[in-house]
Amino acid sequence: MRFDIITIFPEIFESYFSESLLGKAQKANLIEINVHDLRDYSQNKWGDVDDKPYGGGRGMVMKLEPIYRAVKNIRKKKLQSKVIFFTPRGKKYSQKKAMEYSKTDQLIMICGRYEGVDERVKTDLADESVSIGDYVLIGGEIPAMVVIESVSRLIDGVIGIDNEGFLEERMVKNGMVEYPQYTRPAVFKTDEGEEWKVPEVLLSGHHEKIKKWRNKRGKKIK
Ligand code: 6GU
Repeated sequence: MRFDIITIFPEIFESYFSESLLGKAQKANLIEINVHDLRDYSQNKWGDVDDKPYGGGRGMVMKLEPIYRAVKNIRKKKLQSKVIFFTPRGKKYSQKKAMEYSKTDQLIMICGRYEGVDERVKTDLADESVSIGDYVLIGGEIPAMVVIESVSRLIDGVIGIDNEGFLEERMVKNGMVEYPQYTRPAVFKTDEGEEWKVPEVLLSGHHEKIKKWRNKRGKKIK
């Protein structure tokens, strides 16, 4: 699967995508991530990608044409691709959406910046507009990372890359169950003399009971 990000801050992504598990996934050709500098698609030599808003008002608005040209250039006809635009006014992102996206060949992501983007990017150019939650961010770069990470971990081989394809039951794809986990020591003594303990059942060696406890405490994410 291939991800394409359109942004005016391409450097933001470098270390994250090269150093995390996603770096390994790219090396193994499980995913491909391409970051595109929107300024390369500007129509003038100064690399302008914004302009004054129609109707007046303060601030600048990201222009439609460079984004349109970027998408046209990046979209591969042979691939089944989807263009998504990040905005706090978009449809709320979910695990279900991540699963849907993981079945496409190419995800093209448009990262807007805070002052605004020509609305035609949302209404005409993009297939979908996406918000990652009910709060306001400065730009779409972090949402793009959220989408890439949540979609990539659903792609065969990406999660198991560190331990030879070993997939635990709790990591199943459709609705992962996240239960609390512990490791040694069984009792941790704080500097103030408090004892923070691991639940007894996990030390019992009783597999049925452990399974029950995990099911009860686990949270299903759909
Ligand atoms: Cl996708 N963009 C921005 N700017 N803010 C957000 C968001 C997206 N999702 C939640 N807040």
